[in-house]
Formats: sequence, structure tokens, C-alpha cells
Amino acid sequence: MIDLYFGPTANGYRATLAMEECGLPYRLHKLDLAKGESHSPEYLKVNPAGMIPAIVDDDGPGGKPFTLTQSAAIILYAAEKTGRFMPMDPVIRYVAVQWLMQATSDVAGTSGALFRIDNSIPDKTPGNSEYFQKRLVNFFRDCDRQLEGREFLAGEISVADLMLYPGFVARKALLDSAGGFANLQRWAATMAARPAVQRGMNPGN
Ligand SMILES: N[C@@H](CCC(=O)N[C@@H](CS)C(=O)NCC(=O)O)C(=O)O
Repeated sequence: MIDLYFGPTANGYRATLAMEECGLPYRLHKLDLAKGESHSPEYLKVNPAGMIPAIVDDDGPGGKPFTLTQSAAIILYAAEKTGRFMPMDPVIRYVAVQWLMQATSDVAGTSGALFRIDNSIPDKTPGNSEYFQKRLVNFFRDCDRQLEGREFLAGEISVADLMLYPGFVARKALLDSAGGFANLQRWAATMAARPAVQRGMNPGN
């Protein structure tokens, strides 16, 4: 059984999506990030960085308990543990890895920076939020281009789609107002129709 430490953010949903899509049984531990629960002494024993998501698999590699953090690492772990979402063809596999990295470093990294600028940073310099919004929209345009003529980022569904989808949902309003994104919107509708995605985006219900 996997213990999953979660908060209702894109990174949290990436982990629940991975568990649901891979069919891995898990116990959900909801942390209230606003109350600082990810910095409690008990949780810091799980992830000393004080962030969600994290998993503790009591049947990890070699049958031993294993703790893992970072949403992309959790997606890869779930995929490899179950033999799903990592395409077998070496070319398709590395296309999936490329778009997993794009969703992680470009999309999630910029979305996280934008969240900090809008909500946390004490210096409210005008133009900073718009700068990161434009940058984020451009990264989503790269995804939209990749999805032209493809059902999923690597052609077949993969770890890359699991990483990108919660980021898309979190920034849907921004993308709707920017306009365009026909391929990305069609892909998102396909993802949203998957029962495991629906469970992953609404965990514990
Ligand atoms: N790169 C990490 C980012 C994790 C992260 O930023 N977690 C946030 C919520 S989305 C968090 O736990 N923040 C609590 C804090 O910083 O106090 C991942 O992909 O898992």
C-alpha cells in the first residue's frame, strides 16, 4: 500500500492522477498547506523539504519501504512499477520523456513562479505577473503545436500527459482568455473524459 501526502494543487493532483491511472491502491493524507501542515515535525520526517506531494510505498524496490517526492518522479515511479505510460518504442519513449520534462520544467516551473509572484512575493513590481503569464502561455502554445495531429503528447498516452493535465486545469482561465489552443483544448477534453483522471482530480470522494 502507498501512503500519499497530498494538497489540492496541480502538483498534488499529479500524484493522485498517477496512482489512479496506474491502478495503484493508496491511502490519501490531506495536508492543509495554508495552515503550514507540510512543515509539521511529523511530515518533515517524510519530506524534509516541507512540500507535497510525497509517497511512502511499503512495497518499494526490493520489497522495502521507499519514500519519494517530486511530482514528476512519483509519476515515473508509478508508471515503471505498473509497466504503464512509458511507451516501449524507444523513439516514442524519448518523445514522452521530452514532453514530461517540458511539462515539469517549462510549464510547472513557470506556473509555480507565477503563483509566487501573484500570491507570495512582497515586491509587487508592475509587469512581472504579465511577463510570466506570457511566458507560460507560450509554453502551452508549444504543447498545442505538439498536439497538432496527435491524440496525446507522444502520440500515445504517456507520463507526459499525466504531468501536463493538472497544470492545464490550474491555468485554464488564463488559456481561455489568451485564445486559440484548439489542439490543447481537444486533448484536455479527452483527458477529462477518462474515469481515472476524474478520480485523480477529485481524490478521496
Ligand atoms: N517540484 C515539486 C514542487 C512541489 C511544490 O511546490 N509543492 C507545494 C504545493 S504545489 C508545497 O508543498 N508548498 C508548501 C510550502 O512550500 O510550504 C513537485 O513537482 O512536486
